[in-house]
Amino acid sequence: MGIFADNSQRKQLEAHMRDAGRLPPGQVATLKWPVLHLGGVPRFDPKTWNLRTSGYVSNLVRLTWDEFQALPRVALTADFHCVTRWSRFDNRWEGVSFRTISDLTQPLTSATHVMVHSEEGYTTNVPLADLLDETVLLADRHDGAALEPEHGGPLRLVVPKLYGWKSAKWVREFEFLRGDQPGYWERNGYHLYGDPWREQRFDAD
Ligand SMILES: Nc1nc2c(c(=O)[nH]1)N[C@H]1C(S)=C(S)[C@@H](COP(=O)(O)O)O[C@H]1N2
Ligand SMILES: [Mo]
Repeated sequence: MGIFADNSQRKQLEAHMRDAGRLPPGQVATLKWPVLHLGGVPRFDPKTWNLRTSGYVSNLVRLTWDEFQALPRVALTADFHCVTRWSRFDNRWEGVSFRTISDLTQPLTSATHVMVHSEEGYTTNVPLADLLDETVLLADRHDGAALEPEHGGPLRLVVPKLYGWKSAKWVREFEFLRGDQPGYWERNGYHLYGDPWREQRFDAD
């Protein structure tokens, strides 16, 4: 019985979001929070963890966990759209704006894109201008609780305006590039940019 109650709730939410113009084409609403990633969940050691910048920047940044925690904080509510067609609405994220990291590292004017590097080799590329959007943050809290390891804890990137694969979990490094380069999924057939409203799922789209 529970499963039917859940599904009618889900359908109601989906209809509401469609009417509100918040359901991108080809997506379905989920009430749950699916866990989706390649490989294992990395172990977090606050003594050795750091967040770095590299590439075309004026200042190479290297922050310890304590230094990261001392940065100014932001909170925002955003929808999340996975290319495998589920959308999770009204996620409450807390963390540090990407702009704060950008201000610290001062990208050179020649930097146009960023390769985001996570633990265990996952990468994804995003234009710098899109990362500087005020909706982009490095999140360590979700819906009022510390971000769970399986969802990218201690720290993940959140890029609400692009498909979920751009929201790299266990983020460790931002590499500033001159020109675009494909990250992991982008090399494996996913779209270089990934706008859910234009259904940019795969490269040929
Ligand atoms: N490091 C890393 N980050 C990742 C992925 C991954 O495989 N590895 N998968 C991406 C994909 S495809 C999605 S939809 C979201 C899923 O986030 P969630 O598991 O918290 O729902 O994480 C993204 N970030
Ligand atoms: Mo995804």
